[in-house]
Amino acid sequence: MQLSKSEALFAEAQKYIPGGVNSPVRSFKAVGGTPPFIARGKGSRVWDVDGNEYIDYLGSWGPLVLGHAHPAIVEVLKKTAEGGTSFGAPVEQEVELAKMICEGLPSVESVRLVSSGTEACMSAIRLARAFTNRDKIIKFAGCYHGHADGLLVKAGSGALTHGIPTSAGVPESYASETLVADYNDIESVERFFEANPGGIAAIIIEPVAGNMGVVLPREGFLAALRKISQDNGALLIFDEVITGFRVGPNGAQGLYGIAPDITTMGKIIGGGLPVGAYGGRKDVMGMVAPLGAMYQAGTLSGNPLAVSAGIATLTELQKPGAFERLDSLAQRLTDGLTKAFQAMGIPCTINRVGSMFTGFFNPGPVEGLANAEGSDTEMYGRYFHAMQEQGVYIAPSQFEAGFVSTAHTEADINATIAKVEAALNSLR
Ligand code: KE4
Repeated sequence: MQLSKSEALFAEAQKYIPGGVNSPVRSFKAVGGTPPFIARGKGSRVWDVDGNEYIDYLGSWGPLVLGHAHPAIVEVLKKTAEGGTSFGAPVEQEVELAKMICEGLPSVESVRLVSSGTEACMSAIRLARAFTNRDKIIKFAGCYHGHADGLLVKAGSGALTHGIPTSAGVPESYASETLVADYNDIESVERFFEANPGGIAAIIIEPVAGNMGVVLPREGFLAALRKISQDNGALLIFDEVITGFRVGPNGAQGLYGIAPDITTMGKIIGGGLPVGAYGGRKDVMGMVAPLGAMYQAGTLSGNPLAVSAGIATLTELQKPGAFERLDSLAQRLTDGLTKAFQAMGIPCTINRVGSMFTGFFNPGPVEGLANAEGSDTEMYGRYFHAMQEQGVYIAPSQFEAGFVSTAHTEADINATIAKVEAALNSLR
């Protein structure tokens, strides 16, 4: 793998940008080496500035459910841009996207668009505190809800990868309002409610965790969270920034049949452009300015480009068979991965829901952060580079999710499985 142009660009980038990247996980700090600078993408493929081609399973960390440069998205962006890019005023497309979200996610009766998942989660927490007039929130170790101060406590994703799950700069007074429970451990939640009667505004959870690697909710866990929050007058927030329109047409809440009070979204609903959203019960959303006393605003919220790309993405996903295709391709891939690792005698646990998955270098089970952190991250780093050499682009961290898109083909999957076998052989 020749990366000379990426190496030169990375050196130049580090002169002007902290770590040479605009988001830490891209720095390859967890796996070492130089991050390839991507020149372009098309369908299931990306090419770096040195001309190396990769089958892409990162999908920009989730938004690219249709693959790169999907014709419907390129077309609508060109057409929208010709009419202007932002007005700071309502546009028709905002209404259409909001309607599609409300029709797609059963519990969302009203939704506010913002420009990132961080903004969505930060706003949802503020809203829950405004609605309940309480301060504490419960999150789960290993879950990541963006980089708002109070949520950077035992956080997952890059915070975990870079060993700063509780970030510098977060005042103790903020962190103390965040109670950290263990995923799939309802007793750890019950203890917090017993210790803080009438003090907990909300529970926020990734209904399928993606930021400690993919971790599934145990049977009954989400229902138990729904009950304990209801019984204690707290709100239940599903962070569906990854799972929304990823694990099914009605998100994780549709898949598991649980109606949260607030849902946060991002990624897919913007089709690769900056977007986020939070929505839920009408009475709760009635607190949001200009209707109510909870303030939240954004210059580019509901931006016509992002919203148009989101509408185009959700429209494609509504076509018959889209989710079945995502699921069957991902199933085929993970079956092949399992066989390849077993044949090599390498302990591996693969967690998958629909088209999001993680292969842990771990005998398993992986049902929470403590399990996930027991993975062989050194081995993962070697595997990552062997896969890069094979022309397969996966997450540069054990603690992330991989994604299949509707642009992936059976041939891509078969080729990937052969490349996995070659990569594992090279690690002998
Ligand atoms: P953004 O602010 O990055 O748009 O969204 C924050 C966020 C919120 N909730 C969940 C469940 C998320 O996964 C994320 C962001 N995901 C990470 C990757 N796991 C983004 C990648 C990055 O930080 O560069």
